[in-house]
Amino acid sequence: MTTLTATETLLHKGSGLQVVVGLGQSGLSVANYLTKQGYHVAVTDSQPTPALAEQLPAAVDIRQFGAIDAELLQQAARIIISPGISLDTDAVAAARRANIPVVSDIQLFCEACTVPIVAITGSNAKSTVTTLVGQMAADAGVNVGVGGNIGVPALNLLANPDMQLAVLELSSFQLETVTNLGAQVATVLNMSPDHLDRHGDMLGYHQAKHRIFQGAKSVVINREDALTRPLVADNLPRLSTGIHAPDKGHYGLITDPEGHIYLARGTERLLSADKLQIKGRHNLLNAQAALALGELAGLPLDSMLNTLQQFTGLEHRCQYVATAAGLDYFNDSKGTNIGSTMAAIEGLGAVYAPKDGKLLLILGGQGKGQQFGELTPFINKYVSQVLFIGEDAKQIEQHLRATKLSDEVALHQCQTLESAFATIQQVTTSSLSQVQAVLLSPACASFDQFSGYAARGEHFSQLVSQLATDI
Ligand code: UMA
Ligand code: ADP
Repeated sequence: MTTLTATETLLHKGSGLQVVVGLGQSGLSVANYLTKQGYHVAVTDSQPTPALAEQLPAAVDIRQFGAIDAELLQQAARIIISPGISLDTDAVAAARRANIPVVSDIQLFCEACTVPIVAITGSNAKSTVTTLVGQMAADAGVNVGVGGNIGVPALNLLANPDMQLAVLELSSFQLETVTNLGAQVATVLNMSPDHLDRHGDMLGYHQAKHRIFQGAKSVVINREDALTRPLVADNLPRLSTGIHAPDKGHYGLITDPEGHIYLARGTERLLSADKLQIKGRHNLLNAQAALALGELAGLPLDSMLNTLQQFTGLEHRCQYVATAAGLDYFNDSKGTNIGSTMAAIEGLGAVYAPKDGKLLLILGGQGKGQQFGELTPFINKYVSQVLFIGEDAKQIEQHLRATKLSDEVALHQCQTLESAFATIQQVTTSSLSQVQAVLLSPACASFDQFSGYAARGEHFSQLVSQLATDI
């Protein structure tokens, strides 16, 4: 974006060793960015041969692989840590005790970025809302860069010299080392337990997420979720979203006497909910969040409403796969915490309940320290069979059994998705089965059995298509 002068390059070279910790997507983007700026850059990673090492620029002359090199970190003028690496890692914690600054790629990005930033975090819906705002901006003719946790390292966006707006999805891991982000508009979409194994407790997780508001020029909050409000009282422009009729200028839902639901801004009905292709109450909140963020970023309302009607949603998020043997199969592999799984059970459960149908729910994987008993009221209402898979399957069953789980809900330990599919055949063939839909919404990370949520969702869809061809 900005061209460096020879003096600046010299200054950077003389400003000490920049140590990149972790050579994944973000680490590589940092190494590329800092070497271009003339900094002296070193990289370290726990893996003996990180896959991306071949792509490092030649100027990175110190490469310590096989363990995070504690001595190297002690020589750093600044450490740039990858989001997947905890600040409590021994070598990193020792460097922090020695007062060596530790920042993330997002810190470098916000210091260099000269265009307005829309900054989006939350326990769920980040990718959906980030994609929507990015699409709204593009459809309105804005040259927009979309990146961050969504998969494109933020620093890579700076390669576009014509960028007018940056839309960033930010995780708690990325935010815990960011100071004064200075977003044009920032939001915490919702808060429910996640990543507690990394942040210790809900307070630590909340504190990390709320760093997104530092230096923000305006904010969007969720009226239904007090934990999304900035703690510091301020006079910043603020828009809110919610499921009830909104106050003047804010976003919400208006239900007419016939029961039709509309997205609304104050008393103005903007769009009938039927016109959206993404379904469920949670998606009505997501649509409002995108509109409110877009408004505060200066996007035109009519164009945003057009984009909303075209948006078909993202893969692996409550995605219909197929119908086999009379059962509808839904892939919600991106449901990796209890908040997202609650939304999926509630959203789909409400579709099948009027037809006296129940859901069969597949839960499990890596539990991340969550209390799965919080799912029980949702399961009691809409689910008749729960199948457990993955590393924390037994613990999740114990959590559910320790709560007021209805006797009408049957629980099955299955370990793998394959075995879950065999169980589905057994438990749904009885004429007494109320199951009308199968929902994979694991409320857990997938890394015990898969390379990520996408691989888990694809495997599920393959098993469904196998089923469909076997019939
Ligand atoms: N590593 C170590 N030591 C460790 C752990 C990891 O050396 O103790 C190394 C690994 O060997 C690997 C590198 O660190 O070489 C991986 O770094 P990383 O895990 O930070 O992953 P990146 O490839 O840099 O991807 C990160 C985000 N990953 C995580 O936060 C875990 C990506 O989000 C993001 O898209 C990308 O930066 C670009 O910004 C993914 C994610 O899972 C999708 N995010 C979590 C989520 O959404 O729940 C937060
Ligand atoms: P993130 O990027 O925060 O993980 P995604 O848009 O990828 O968010 O959605 C993740 C999961 O959360 C999916 O299972 C999706 O169905 C669910 N979800 C989407 N919007 C919401 C919401 N507003 N509240 C709760 N869950 C949601």
